[in-house]
Amino acid sequence: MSLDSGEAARTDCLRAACAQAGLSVVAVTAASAVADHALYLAWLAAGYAGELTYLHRDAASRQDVRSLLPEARSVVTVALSYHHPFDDGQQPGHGKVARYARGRDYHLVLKARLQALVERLASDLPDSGQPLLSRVCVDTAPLLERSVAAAAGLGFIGKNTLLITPGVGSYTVLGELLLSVTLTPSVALAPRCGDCRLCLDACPTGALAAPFQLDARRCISYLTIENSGEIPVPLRSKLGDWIFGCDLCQSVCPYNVRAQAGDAELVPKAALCSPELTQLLTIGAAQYRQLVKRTALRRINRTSLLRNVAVALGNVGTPEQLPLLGTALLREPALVRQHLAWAVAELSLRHPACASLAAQLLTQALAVETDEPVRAELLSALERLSVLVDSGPGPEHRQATP
Ligand code: B12
Ligand code: SF4
Ligand code: SF4
Repeated sequence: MSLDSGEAARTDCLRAACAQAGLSVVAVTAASAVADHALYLAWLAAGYAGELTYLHRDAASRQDVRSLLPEARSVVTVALSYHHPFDDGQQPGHGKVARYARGRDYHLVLKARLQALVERLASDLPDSGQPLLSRVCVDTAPLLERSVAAAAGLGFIGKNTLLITPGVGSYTVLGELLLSVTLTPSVALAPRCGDCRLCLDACPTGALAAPFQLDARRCISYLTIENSGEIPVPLRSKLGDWIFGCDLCQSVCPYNVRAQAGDAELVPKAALCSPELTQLLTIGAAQYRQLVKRTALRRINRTSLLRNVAVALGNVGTPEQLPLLGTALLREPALVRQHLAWAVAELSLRHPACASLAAQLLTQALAVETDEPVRAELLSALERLSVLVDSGPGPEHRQATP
């Protein structure tokens, strides 16, 4: 039994305030040390974080939620669903953006709702005799959001490492409100994956190294969003048509089949549902800013997006799109040109009738290219095409840069 007679009244008040703030999936836990922190350190030690250096830097802060607000006594954890009806079949020449990023940026939506919740609590919460201190967290704070949410009973952690809320699913984004008052904690749920391993089998890159273990370096989400450099050649063909994030380990999960409908503020924008790839390849800087405005795509710049688009064109591009790849091969930043060279070869290996045009485009590009990594990629592309067409670069191209 709680020693604090006001706790139950505060918790009732919290639930009512959450409903009014548009937060219906809520659970509470005590602000304390995070039991999973040792698992997190083991994950870092295994090298699974790749170049996500901030995860190493902030590792100690994640040990206890009170490092974010020393006065915190409770954590209110919330989930918001973006599960809207989608037709996610593969369309030749088109790319896919992960579902969480197709609508309004969830950071903006969740932060605004949690802020509204703080304001409501400040006026409605029964007086505890102390000023109410609070902190809103959505994604970017050094907080193990899934572990804290699981401890609160907001859901359980699946083998794909996502937090799954029964009845709601895993197509959710998470946020937390740290509060300086005690509240009645909710009950944690036992894991419910059983013998299922659909997500592990569906992951095209083998990023789910084992149940509950994600090697970020192989995850398409990491490769297309967090990585600002080259996408390793052996993984490029496994990216398929994903140009920002990936949903495969969620789309196969039985807990998402009959999940309740997503939040109205997170409905997808038409332009981000199944974008035509060469339209993105020809997008200018101002149009790019407009496209990504107030969406989670703001996390990457135009060059990174075009790099991803190039890889997707290699995987699902059509012969009609090939000439535009050739034009972009002469115009775009080096990182994009490098991936376009790979894409031109891949596209024509899938459509051998395009091979001689492809060889011509690559040879033209090689004649003017000065960047060494791009030249290497152009030469490798011509080499791969040589099985279809006599396109071997002349000796003048193999040697010095022009
Ligand atoms: C870094 C990061 C990534 C990285 C690494 C992901 C990863 N699995 O670690 C990359 C870029 C790959 C990524 C991808 C995605 N992410 Co992300 N990401 C984060 C971030 C910022 C930190 C996660 C982290 O600390 N990872 C380190 C690992 C070790 O921690 P963890 O996955 O939380 O694992 C804990 C538990 O699994 C547990 N644990 C470990 N072993 C075991 C074993 C058992 C048996 C059990 C029960 C538990 C357990 O302990 C771990 C430590 O606390 C969080 C936000 C945050 N601050 O937490 C968002 C977050 C996890 N991402 C989110 C989303 C939406 C995605 C994507 C779906 C986006 C997309 N569609 O492309 C994918 C999903 C990929 C996947 N299968 O996880 C959401 C997840 C929501 C949810 N319902 O789970 C979060 C919470 C952001 C948010 N606020 O909504 N992400
Ligand atoms: S998001 Fe995609 S690449 Fe990453 S673990 Fe899931 S299925 Fe694999
Ligand atoms: S697909 Fe199966 S194993 Fe993977 S998270 Fe869902 S229920 Fe768990």
